[in-house]
Amino acid sequence: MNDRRSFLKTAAAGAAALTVVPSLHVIGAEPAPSAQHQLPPLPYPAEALEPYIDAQTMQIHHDKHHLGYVNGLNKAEEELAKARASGDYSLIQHWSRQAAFHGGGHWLHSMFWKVMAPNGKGGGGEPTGDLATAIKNDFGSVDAFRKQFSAAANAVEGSGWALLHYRHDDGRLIVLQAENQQKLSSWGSTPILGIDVWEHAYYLKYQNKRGDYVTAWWNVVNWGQVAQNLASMRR
Ligand code: MN3
Repeated sequence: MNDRRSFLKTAAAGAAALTVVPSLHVIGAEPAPSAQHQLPPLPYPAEALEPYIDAQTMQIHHDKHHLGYVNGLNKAEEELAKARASGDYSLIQHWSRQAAFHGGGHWLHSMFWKVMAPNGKGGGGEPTGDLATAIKNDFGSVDAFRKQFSAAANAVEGSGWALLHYRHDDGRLIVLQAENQQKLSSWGSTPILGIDVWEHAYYLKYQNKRGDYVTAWWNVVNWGQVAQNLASMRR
């Protein structure tokens, strides 16, 4: 496991522009997925979101927790490839669950870093343009949306997320919770904004006061990125 982590770190450092790393497995030896997932870099320095989110929390959250999801997803996909090759599906339930948990974690964190930005430098303020129009149409007002989203975040039981989804069927925006990284989702919609309310996202600075973290977090929401996410859904 340590070898694997150091490999991934080295690969990430040496090939930051690549989105995938070709598998190192020898063809014909062990069946392996064609590509491995990689930890994306933070799009700003770890201290950039202070005072709302502290640097140490960002470092541990990105460098340790998110990396763990990347490694866990790669491991699950390797094990599923082995099962296909051997025909031994005795652990299919375990590895399917691992793929969903770590895959959900990798996807949500990759989005999470991007939908935040330093306050006053892309973070905070109000949504504009088509995004603001969509929020007003589907929630009544931006303020009503904020209240529902914050309430959803504050009420997540245990570890999870509040998520603003784009629903592909009818083009509406909806707010859902997620427990852990993957539970409570509905089908056919994609998150375009989310807040991580696992304790690892806020406990160093806010301790048990999740509501204070949620209130502060609005100061670093990157509405421009959320607008881009919405536009990409509509294409
Ligand atoms: Mn997290």
